[in-house]
Amino acid sequence: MKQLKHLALALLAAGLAAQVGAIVQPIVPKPVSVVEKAYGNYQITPATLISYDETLPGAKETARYAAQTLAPALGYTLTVKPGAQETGIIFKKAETDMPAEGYTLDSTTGAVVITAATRAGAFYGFQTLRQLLPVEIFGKTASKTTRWYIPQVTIADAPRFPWRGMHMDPCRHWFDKQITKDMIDVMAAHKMNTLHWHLTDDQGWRLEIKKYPRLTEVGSIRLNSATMWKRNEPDGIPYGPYFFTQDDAREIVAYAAERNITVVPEIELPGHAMAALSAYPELSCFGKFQNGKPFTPRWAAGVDPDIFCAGNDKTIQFLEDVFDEVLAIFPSKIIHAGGDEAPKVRWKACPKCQQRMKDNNLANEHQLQGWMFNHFDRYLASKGRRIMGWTEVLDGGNLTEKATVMSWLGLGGALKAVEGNRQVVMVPHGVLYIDYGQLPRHLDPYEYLAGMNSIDRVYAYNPTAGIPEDKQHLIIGAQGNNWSENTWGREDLEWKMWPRGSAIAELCWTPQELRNYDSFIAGMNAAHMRRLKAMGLNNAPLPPAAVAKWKPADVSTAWAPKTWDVTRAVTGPGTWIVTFAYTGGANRLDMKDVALLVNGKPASGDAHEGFTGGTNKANVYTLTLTELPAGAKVTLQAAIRADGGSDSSGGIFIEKK
Ligand code: TNX
Repeated sequence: MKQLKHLALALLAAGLAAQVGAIVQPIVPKPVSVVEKAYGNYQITPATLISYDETLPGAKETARYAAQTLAPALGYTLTVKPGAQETGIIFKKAETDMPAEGYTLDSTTGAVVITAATRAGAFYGFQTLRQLLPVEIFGKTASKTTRWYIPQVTIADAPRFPWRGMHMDPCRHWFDKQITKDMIDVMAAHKMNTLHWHLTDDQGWRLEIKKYPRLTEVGSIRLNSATMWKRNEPDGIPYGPYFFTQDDAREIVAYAAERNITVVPEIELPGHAMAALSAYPELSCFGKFQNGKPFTPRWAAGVDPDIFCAGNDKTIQFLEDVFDEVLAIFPSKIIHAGGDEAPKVRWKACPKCQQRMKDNNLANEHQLQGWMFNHFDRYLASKGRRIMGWTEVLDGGNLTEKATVMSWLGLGGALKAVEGNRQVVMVPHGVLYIDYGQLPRHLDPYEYLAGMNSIDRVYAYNPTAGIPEDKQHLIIGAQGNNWSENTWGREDLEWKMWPRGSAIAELCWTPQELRNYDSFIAGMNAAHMRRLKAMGLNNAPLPPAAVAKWKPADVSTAWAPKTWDVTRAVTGPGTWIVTFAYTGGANRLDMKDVALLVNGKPASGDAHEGFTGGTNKANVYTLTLTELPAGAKVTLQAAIRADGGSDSSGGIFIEKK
């Protein structure tokens, strides 16, 4: 009986599937619940109306955004109508409470109803609707042959974290208004809601401040175009002026707000200040470089010993004035005031800084940084805002409880911050830094700072891991940081950001227990990679599967031979390219004497020594098999060791030349 029932259901399902036409595509980030309903679809046609409850906040704007966003791919603009209709795409005001930024989406053959309590929720309901359509909907030109089906589903959804971010660094390399807006669009499609905009650094001041025009007249131009050690030779080619006028910044803020994205500006203090000090040297401890030369915006990467003087009242006044103008542009509740990588050598030698320490009973220069930071915490609080700082603002032990900490170093900083009941945004550099590597290097044409934050590593990250349970509510989210010393323009920015940004979006949005790397990758392959392409992005590919792997237990500091069965990958005679690619650990892997064995007998060798780690050297081996009998077992052999310690892991990739 039971079997019959199963059979009947299976037959019914098969029959229905044939009629369904549209399948429920993978949605990224994965919603909390998706229930597929009956067969049949809703179909968008030029007659489809977008209507909305006028009581739903921002409904008109969201409905218009929906019509505009769908228009390029549809080839027509849907009509928007106030007052919820019976059919079409309908934005409804929730009758009951909903989680913040939450929504439900319910589609039938006659209507797609998005229900929300807030503008954000309605907006995310629409982003889900967009992903339910064929991937061509993300295209920039009309796809005339596509049938715009939306399957019948019921979706209930809300984010895990309130801070789902991406960071952009237009200081080290310039990313203009259009690039920033395009990034905001892709973030919005991923339900990310925070753009952390790093606007000042040693290498450039990028925001017009009317009271201090030299910040951009002088501070936005480097005397050489190089920023990274690989291009450290001064070339005499100026880089800049590059900056956002206040109107530009307002335009970005408004554009982001329409997409439920808060722009959090960062004004760095007391370090990373060389561009500002070049414009106003009197704000430093000694007014010029130690060698007597005037300051210039830094054209190489790295950390500068010259920072804002904490003992000088003029510096404090200057920063207050800057914040006044910043607050008038950016409505964000949280204002980032930097705090990272501030060497204390100048403060130690500066009479004014030492006097400030005495006057305020400060035991050391870290406490002086804490004092300065707390001053701006009070200043911002007096204007209704809250301060945020990088991990190092905790170093003095005197940081106000009210500061939000952006934790980029190990877990220690986050633990210290939550112990003091501070909120934390997690950005561990060894996982969420987008300027770190992502693919085996032979597949990646771009430059990276170091490391290997491959998409699997990124995806595996859980922002609350290691945080005591009673403090986990203080972790408000996470973000990807796109430091741009090595990112030269739009192309490599997009490559580095996507698809890893898709993984970051999901780890910020989707409840931990619903996340699964294999199904995420299946969804990327089935639909989302094509969406990224349709959006016109120069996104990176997903990493190929490694043929073999090594892990810390396989290596020691002494050279030792190791073998891997590679029969599956080495499928015939010819030239095979073998690449050793580090994926993690503190120590690099050295290798030499690489060979292919056929049925246990050496058949081809390449003895040279190479290594793979944060950087790679000669880690690619060329091995030629003149023949390979059918059914033969092929083994890869290599002598390997870990340099300095055994903590190394990685993958081995084999490709036919
Ligand atoms: C450290 S992360 C920095 C940045 C660099 C970055 C390179 C942080 C708070 N400071 O100034 O760009 O490393 O990854």
